[in-house]
Amino acid sequence: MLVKKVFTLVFLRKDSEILLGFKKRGFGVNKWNGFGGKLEPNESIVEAAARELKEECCVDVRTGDLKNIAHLEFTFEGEPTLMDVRVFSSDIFQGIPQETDEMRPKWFHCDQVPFDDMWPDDRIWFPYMLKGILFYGKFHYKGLDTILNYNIEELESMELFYDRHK
Ligand code: 6OG
Repeated sequence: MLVKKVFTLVFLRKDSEILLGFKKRGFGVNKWNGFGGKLEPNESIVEAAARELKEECCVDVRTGDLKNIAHLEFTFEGEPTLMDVRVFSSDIFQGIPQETDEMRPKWFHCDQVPFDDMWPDDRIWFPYMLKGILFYGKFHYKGLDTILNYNIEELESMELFYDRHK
C-alpha cells in the first residue's frame, strides 16, 4: 500500500520567462524547481501553494490567480510513499522575488530552462506546461536520478480529472 502525500508546486510566468528557484536545502537540494511544499493542517491546496510561494521567495499571489495546470505523481522503487504534486501557474502576482534560506529565485527565458540542474522528470513534462497543455504525469524512480517508467496524459480540464480521481 502506498501512502499518499500532497505537495504544491508553483511557477510564475512573466512575458516569455518562468521563475525558478535554486533549492538550498532539503528534498531536491541544488536543483532548480518551482516553489512549493507540504500542506499544513486545515489548509487548502491552493492556500498552501500561495503560502509556500511567499515563504520561499517573498512574492504574494492571490489564491484566485493560481491556475491548476497539472497533476504529478512520483513513486520511488522500494519506498512506500506516493508524492502527489499539484502544479499551479500564475502571471498575476505582487512583489519582486527575493532570496530566502530555502530558495534563490531567478527568471529564465522559456527556451533556456536549466534542465541539466533539475529533476530528470522536468525535461519530460515542462514542454506540456510551456505549451499550455493540462496534463497528468506519473513517474516511477529508482533512487533520485533514474526514471524507470513514466506516463503523461493530456487533460481537457483539471476539474474533470479530479472528478474521475475522487
Ligand atoms: P519540500 O520538501 O521542499 O517540497 N518535487 C518535485 N518537483 C519536480 N519537478 N520533480 C520531482 O521529481 C519532485 N519531487 C518533489 C514538490 C518538495 C517540493 O519539490 C517538489 C514540492 O514543491 C521527483 O517541502
